[in-house]
Amino acid sequence: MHLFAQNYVGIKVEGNQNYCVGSSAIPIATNVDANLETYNKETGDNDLVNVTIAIEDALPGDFLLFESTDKGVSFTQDIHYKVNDKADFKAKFTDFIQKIEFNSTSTILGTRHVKVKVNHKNYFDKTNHFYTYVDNDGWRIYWSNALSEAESRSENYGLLGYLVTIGSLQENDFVFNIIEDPSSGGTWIGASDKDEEGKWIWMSGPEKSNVLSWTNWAPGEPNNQGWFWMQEHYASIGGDKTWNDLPDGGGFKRIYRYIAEYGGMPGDLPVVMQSTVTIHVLPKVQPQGIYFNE
Ligand SMILES: [Ca+2]
Ligand SMILES: [Ca+2]
Repeated sequence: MHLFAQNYVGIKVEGNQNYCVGSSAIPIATNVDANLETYNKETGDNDLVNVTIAIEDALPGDFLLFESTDKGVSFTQDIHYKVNDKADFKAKFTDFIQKIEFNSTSTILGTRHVKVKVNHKNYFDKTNHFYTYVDNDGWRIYWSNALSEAESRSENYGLLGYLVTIGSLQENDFVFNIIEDPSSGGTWIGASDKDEEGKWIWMSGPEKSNVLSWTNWAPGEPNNQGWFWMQEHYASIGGDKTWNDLPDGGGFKRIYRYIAEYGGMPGDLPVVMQSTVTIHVLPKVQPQGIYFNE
């Protein structure tokens, strides 16, 4: 039996089994492990986690069962128990996965792959990173304080936090969607041109010191509006998903919040939020004890 080491963040499901045509359902997994929790220490809430299970290369007749109920080739189930620590989550997740079975009425032999994928409110699968929305309890926060505060955070499983870096339209949409009441004002992101006017770089995270590879400035921005100590060198995302440069304190547009991002820093544990198990559909087993002469 293979034992998983606790040296990653996420879930692992193993299985590499034979299923014989015409036989009864078999569990998809032979080993399950999880190193995740849904309890958010910042908010005290249990974050919603759900799991999507899909036969990626299903043939007609293939289907999954959960607690002996036909779920078709793909289904999503919430894992939203009151889970307060990693041990709880591991137990619930293991119990859930062990109740999932593969069955088929197909007679087509070959290999099927079943993907198990965890969807976490703060997790974005395109970057494989976590994101946390931080509201400074209604108090103005300076960009430079958001930068250092984000880097001191570690609520997402010990991954190192940083002020969010945005590299694509998809990441921009994900970040925007976790902002509460986005139309109420701006939210700090990790870009600045404070060292060289007009040269916008990421100031935090794995892309630190890199010139922005993708931007979403609002029309006419960045405009470095303002005067000497109020010059605009710090980026924010606004209520229409576009960016604006503002002074460190936000100027007249007081800013109360930022997004911290986690993942991809040197020394971070790898993030593994999906696993694929294999099922080999084999010919029907001949009754034991009967021998055929050629
Ligand atoms: Ca990023
Ligand atoms: Ca501006």
